[in-house]
Amino acid sequence: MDATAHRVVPSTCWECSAYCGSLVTVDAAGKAVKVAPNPASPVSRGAFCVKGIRALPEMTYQPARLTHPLRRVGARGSGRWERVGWDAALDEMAENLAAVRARHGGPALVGAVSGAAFSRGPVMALLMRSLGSPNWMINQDLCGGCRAVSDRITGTAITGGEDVANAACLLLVGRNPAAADPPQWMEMKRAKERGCKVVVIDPFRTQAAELADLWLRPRPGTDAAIALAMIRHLVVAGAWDRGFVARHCHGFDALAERAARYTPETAAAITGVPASDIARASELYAAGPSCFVSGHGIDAASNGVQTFRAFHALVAISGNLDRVGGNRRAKRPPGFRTWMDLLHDPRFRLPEEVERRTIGADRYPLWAGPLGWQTACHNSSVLEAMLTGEPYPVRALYASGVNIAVMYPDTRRTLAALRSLDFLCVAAHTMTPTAAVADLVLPKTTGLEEEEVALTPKVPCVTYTAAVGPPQGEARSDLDIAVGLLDRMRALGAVEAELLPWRSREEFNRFLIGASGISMEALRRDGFARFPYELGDFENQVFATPTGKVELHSTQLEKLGLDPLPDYVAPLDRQAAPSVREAYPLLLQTGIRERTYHHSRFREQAWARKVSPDPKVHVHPDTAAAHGLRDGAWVAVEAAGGSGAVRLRAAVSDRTQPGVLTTGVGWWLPERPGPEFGALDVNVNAALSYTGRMDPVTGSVDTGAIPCRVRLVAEAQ
Ligand SMILES: Nc1nc2c(c(=O)[nH]1)N[C@H]1C(S)=C(S)[C@@H](COP(=O)(O)OP(=O)(O)OC[C@H]3O[C@@H](n4cnc5c(=O)[nH]c(N)nc54)[C@H](O)[C@@H]3O)O[C@H]1N2
Ligand SMILES: Nc1nc2c(c(=O)[nH]1)N[C@H]1C(S)=C(S)[C@@H](COP(=O)(O)OP(=O)(O)OC[C@H]3O[C@@H](n4cnc5c(=O)[nH]c(N)nc54)[C@H](O)[C@@H]3O)O[C@H]1N2
Ligand code: SF4
Ligand SMILES: [Mo]
Repeated sequence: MDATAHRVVPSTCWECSAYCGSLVTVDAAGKAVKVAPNPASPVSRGAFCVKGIRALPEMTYQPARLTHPLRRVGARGSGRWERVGWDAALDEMAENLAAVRARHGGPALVGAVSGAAFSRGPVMALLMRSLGSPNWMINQDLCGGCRAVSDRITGTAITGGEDVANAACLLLVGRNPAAADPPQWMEMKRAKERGCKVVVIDPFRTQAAELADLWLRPRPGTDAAIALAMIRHLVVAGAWDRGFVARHCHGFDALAERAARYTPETAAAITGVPASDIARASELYAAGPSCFVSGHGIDAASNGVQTFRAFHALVAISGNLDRVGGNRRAKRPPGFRTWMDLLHDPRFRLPEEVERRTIGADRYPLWAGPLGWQTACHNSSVLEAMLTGEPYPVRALYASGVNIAVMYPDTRRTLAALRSLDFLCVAAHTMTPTAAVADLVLPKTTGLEEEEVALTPKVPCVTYTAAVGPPQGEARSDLDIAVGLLDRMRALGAVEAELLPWRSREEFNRFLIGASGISMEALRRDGFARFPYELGDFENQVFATPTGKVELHSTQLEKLGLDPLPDYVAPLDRQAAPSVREAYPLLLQTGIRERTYHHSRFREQAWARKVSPDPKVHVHPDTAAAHGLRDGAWVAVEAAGGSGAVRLRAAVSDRTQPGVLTTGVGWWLPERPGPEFGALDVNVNAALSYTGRMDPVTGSVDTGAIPCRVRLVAEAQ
């Protein structure tokens, strides 16, 4: 190939939500031959990772890539498919969805995506609404949902707005940036070098814990007690921001009274962290400006919202909200529309009485349905509806960009629910365990083949992902699939309302940019666009809560009969019956991120499997000795309330605490026989329950701090 024919295209990696700026070298045929970091990107400032450099191109150009629609010809899950054209595929999809709709009504159709962090979220939601269904699933109950809902109802609106670069103290809670967010990790190391204090709260010895000035190692699930003790410290020391609290906070006195219960000694007894360390952390944070950096480690838990409420209250009363070196509130160029805006825009809504039927809106109204954060469903209840027909039948699912069978807890139940459907269509890049039980599989474009415009709160910046070349085979974008499907549904008289008005990605992206003054041309040229914003304009940019203030005392929780004040809620293990604790004496933590994988992605890539060949479970040497486990042994792990044992490989070290097993998530083995491809064997979600104790606000189940037990399966070879 003539080297002069190569172009370099500025883009943004979308393999995770770090939004790193990239420079993609493209050959004359439109194939990406190199992906490199873009040092000019204000979001990543030259940071990048192997998933963007290697995994994305390999995923795009691999031989196992799905490049044509496939229709099932054998029994479900038999692995027998025939290739069909897009017309036939979309006809079949439309006919099946229309039949379910005619028989059971619009809400019997459900969509599923990862979340609203990528445009496929709102595209799916608006597609479903157009068909008369308010039901779409996002997996944020398992991800950042507790944080987001706490942030929303408290009114802080700071998710993603960490000003690490200017902080004097970083408070990292349940966050492992070295693996999960390379740009943030680089920023943290820079901060540390210039003398910023780093306080880490994490039961696991992460690289951040090793770098920290102070590492607090709580028992899993107990963090709220530390946050409340830190609030108490501010109150006792008179170190709260009096002006901000007086003008902009609702319920300070009640919060102070609640926090008074949490002396460092009380918190120490709950968490196992020495009282002197809690006091020291409080002092460091109080000195400020301090930036709270939170992660998944305290989310996706049945006490997640209360834990986040405690930390969000801490941020607010300490005066670190929307301040240099603190936590920035969400910023946007005026006129720009975010995906969240689309979900809540009255122009794209179903009548309220229909949206109130969203599955889960009755139990979790601040999560699901018209008043909910993303208006999506409560996933576990959707699976229940598939299996039982309650509260009403759900008979067809269109899943795109989510590997439900691997990533939702209780793999057996998920697979049974999927198999029970009248129709299942999955859009994917490769044949995943979710796609393998579908009736129809559609080939999806990747982040090298589709244009995307996104607002990232991290730096305040609009980022741009380029379609660097034509899609492989016949792969299509979510929007193109939705448009083709809607045309057919319309012809069948099965469209309820025209709520997805864009015909192309270009139209959609231009609608998002709106009248913001940011031009598509500039985005295409640079790969990003910055915009001016103001910090701390509290009089004009009001807090989006019923009182118009930061609600330390939440009027919305009070209205629902829930505790309006942040509190420590004991994790599952401490509430379990003695017999359960006896049978399951250890604690299981899931979801530790690995640099090579993004959840269930890239398991087919040889280089990644070479770096990380097996699902690891970290076991403390004392635990290992007590159970006769040696490093490298295969062990079976069972969780209380779960539906089976899974096999993991023991990594014996003191990175984890005695009595705690720490593992990752997302394992399946594409080389194994389908349709499960090992998802019932090495996938930790096959050991978990999706019907246990749930957060009363988000309906999240615990993905950590779960009582469990372990036994040896095979010695290390
Ligand atoms: N390489 C890679 N990067 C990713 C992903 C990936 O799969 N691979 N996934 C992306 C996604 S979708 C997400 S949501 C993020 C998640 O990334 P992070 O937000 O960093 O979350 P985790 O890596 O799940 O966990 C962070 C830490 O929480 C700790 N933790 C567990 N339980 C507790 C607890 O009870 N209290 C405290 N204080 N800490 C606890 C764990 O020990 C771990 O060190 O990563 C994103 N980045
Ligand atoms: N037990 C336990 N369960 C967990 C977690 C945990 O820590 N513990 N973590 C939870 C978290 S934080 C999350 S975010 C979820 C993740 O759950 P998922 O979102 O399901 O995870 P992935 O494996 O990243 O992505 C699923 C599929 O999306 C496809 N895909 C990738 N990019 C695109 C795209 O651009 N468009 C489309 N249409 N498809 C694409 C991939 O090929 C892949 O097959 O899992 C959750 N589940
Ligand atoms: S951290 Fe890696 S996967 Fe995530 S956006 Fe950056 S390059 Fe992509
Ligand atoms: Mo996530």
